[in-house]
Amino acid sequence: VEVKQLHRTGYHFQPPKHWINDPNAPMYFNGIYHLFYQYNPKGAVWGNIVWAHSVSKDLINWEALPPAIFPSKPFDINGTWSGSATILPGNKPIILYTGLDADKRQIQNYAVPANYSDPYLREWIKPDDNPLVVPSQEMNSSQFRDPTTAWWHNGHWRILVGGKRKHRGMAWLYRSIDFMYWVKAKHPLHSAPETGMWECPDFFPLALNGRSRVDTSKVDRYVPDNTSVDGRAGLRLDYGNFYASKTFFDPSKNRRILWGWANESDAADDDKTKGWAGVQTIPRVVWLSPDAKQVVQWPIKELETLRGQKVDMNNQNVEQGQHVEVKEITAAQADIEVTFSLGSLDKAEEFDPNWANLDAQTVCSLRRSDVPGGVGPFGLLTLASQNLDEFTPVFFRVFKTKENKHKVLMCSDAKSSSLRPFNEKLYRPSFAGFVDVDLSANKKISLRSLIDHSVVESFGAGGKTCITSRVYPTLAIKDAAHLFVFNNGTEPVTVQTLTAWSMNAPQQMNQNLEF
Ligand code: DQQ
Repeated sequence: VEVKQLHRTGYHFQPPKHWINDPNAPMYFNGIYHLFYQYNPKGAVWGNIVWAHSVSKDLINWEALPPAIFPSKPFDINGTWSGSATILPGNKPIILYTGLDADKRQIQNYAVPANYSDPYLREWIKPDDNPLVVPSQEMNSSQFRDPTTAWWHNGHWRILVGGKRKHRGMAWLYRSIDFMYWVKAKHPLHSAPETGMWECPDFFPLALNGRSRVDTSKVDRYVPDNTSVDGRAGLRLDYGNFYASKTFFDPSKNRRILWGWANESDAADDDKTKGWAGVQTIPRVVWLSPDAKQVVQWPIKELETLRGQKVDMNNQNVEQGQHVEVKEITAAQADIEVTFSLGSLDKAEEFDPNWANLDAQTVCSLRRSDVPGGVGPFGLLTLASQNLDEFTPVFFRVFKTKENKHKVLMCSDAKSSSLRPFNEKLYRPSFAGFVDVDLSANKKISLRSLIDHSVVESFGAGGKTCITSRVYPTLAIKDAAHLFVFNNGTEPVTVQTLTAWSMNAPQQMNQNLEF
């Protein structure tokens, strides 16, 4: 295949061609980070899935290795699907993954390194006493997959396996003393009605105070919390093209890191033409907000090593209808941090009581960046063409509720991202989430966006609300892409500080490996 470079990313994780999906078994072992991921070695659509394998010393520069796990045994002959790594005592990594057997039953297998002293753990062995866990009689064997990292608690190892019973999505819980013989707990760890099959569950502890992350084995007990900021459906890690995410504990920096898959928003035929599909998001550190009500995320510090040419914009006033260009950086491949300061919140629009049951995305589709407001919309116009025929706005809009409370909406709106005709199969959603900030105190809100040709990953209010969009501009490409700050609210907004960097490309070694 000829690989179309047009919308390929510059600093996100991407193999040279073909389809990728879920990040699998991320781990740190003896100074090396490992990332496995679901990969089709034969094409740009899902299928023929193997576990591709890459290693890195810094989570930024990667070296590609041959696939670590691929169908070869009766217990995985029809598929090697998602799974996780656990580091067993004695510093021994082990992988649990879902195999599809000869009957296409989803079963849970293990794999171990062939040679623990190979620093890259290139070769993995799938012993013949597999599988470890099979679906029980009452389970649907086509909806039983994606084992988690195991945690040690009360003399037992525990894992979750995703599943579904009738209309309930669930996280089945298993325990084992020796990691080989597993017993299903009577009750799933958690389940919820009408949520579909729970793919790629993840279960991890976060420290209650401070940013220090703890290892999974420190967990005590699990009580689901339904008081989270985002209501009944619970909190979300990301409101956009972000799926099958997985965390791992990095003992070298005492932090928990989250990887996610950013799928394409174009059609399968487009992917075939491009010769590739899917990218991994920039790894994010996750921790708990001080009020313990939500998970906060921030791109790993190491990303900053890719920052090149830098520009600042400070104390820039932006009046209603104005947009101000951030010049002299590569706007199609950039990292931007900005803090907006608001004079007053008095002009905030009323939050229509009829919207009470709508999700943020629907509200954003009703109040897009070109709909003037009171306080906001203000923010960034990313991947913008010179005359704004194309742009992906990432912005805030402040509402006032009947109870006189402020409600902050954050949007990353793909509607205007591409001039490709609307009858083409291109998903252009107005992704959005509410931001749990109290603006009344200092009337400031921050935004960081990682822009990379066809992906915009944004972090509102220091990482409280995160949104990833996949977009396919036709004009705003490469050097013809621009970046602006804008305000479309009657209340003037000040860009208190803004720093933008051109981003360099990391080293991707052995990317020409033919699998
Ligand atoms: N992708 C894998 C499954 C998982 C799904 C197959 C989630 O194991 O449930 O490629 O994207």
